[in-house]
Amino acid sequence: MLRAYVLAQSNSSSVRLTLERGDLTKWAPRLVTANSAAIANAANERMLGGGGVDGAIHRAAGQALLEACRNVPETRPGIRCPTGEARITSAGNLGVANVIHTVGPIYDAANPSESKALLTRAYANSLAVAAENQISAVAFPAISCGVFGYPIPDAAHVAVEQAVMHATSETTTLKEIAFVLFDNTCYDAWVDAVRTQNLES
Ligand code: AR6
Repeated sequence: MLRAYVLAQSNSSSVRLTLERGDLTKWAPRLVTANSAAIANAANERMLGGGGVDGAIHRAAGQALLEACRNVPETRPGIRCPTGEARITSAGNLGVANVIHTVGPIYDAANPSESKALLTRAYANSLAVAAENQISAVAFPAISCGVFGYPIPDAAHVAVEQAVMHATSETTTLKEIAFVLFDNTCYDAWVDAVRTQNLES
């Protein structure tokens, strides 16, 4: 199940958005070589691994990723990546060059606008870090949609909106933005979110 869409870009080249079901740790870019590609990790603020997709990425990447994470400076004791921010490391044994670690919000039903602002920042900062590092393709999981409990349709909307916004900015170096969704619920929500953006497939 792969769906591909064209995102318009202001400097006349285009960025491809893909939606696919699968395991992010096995993802490879289709338009560019893997040595200019990254995957995004739904990490936690400590950035030393965890459960869910974070655990899967660390298992697949091996000890080298953990070492790279340990070398990321702490912004305060124990915290390497505050919620909403993003950090880049090498990728150990993964088939891509880099991992962009970001931390989405733990969904707060009492304050959904704050949660939305933080999820927006997590995607926007991950895409900005990709561009700053001349990355050509990046693949995302459904950030905050697992143990962090973000409502999936709302998260899909934020994710697709940020991909479109970044793709239409002057600063992008990306040719390909992928979402690799682990289950049908997320996949279907992302398909719906793309529909609302009226993208050309
Ligand atoms: N490939 C793609 N997506 C996956 C994979 C995979 N291999 N495995 C799980 N998912 P979660 P969060 C999906 O819980 O909600 C960690 O412990 C999963 O089905 O991984 O941002 C961190 O250390 C769900 O749709 O991330 C943090 O403490 C999505 O990835 C915390 O979880 C995100 O689920 C972050 O929570």
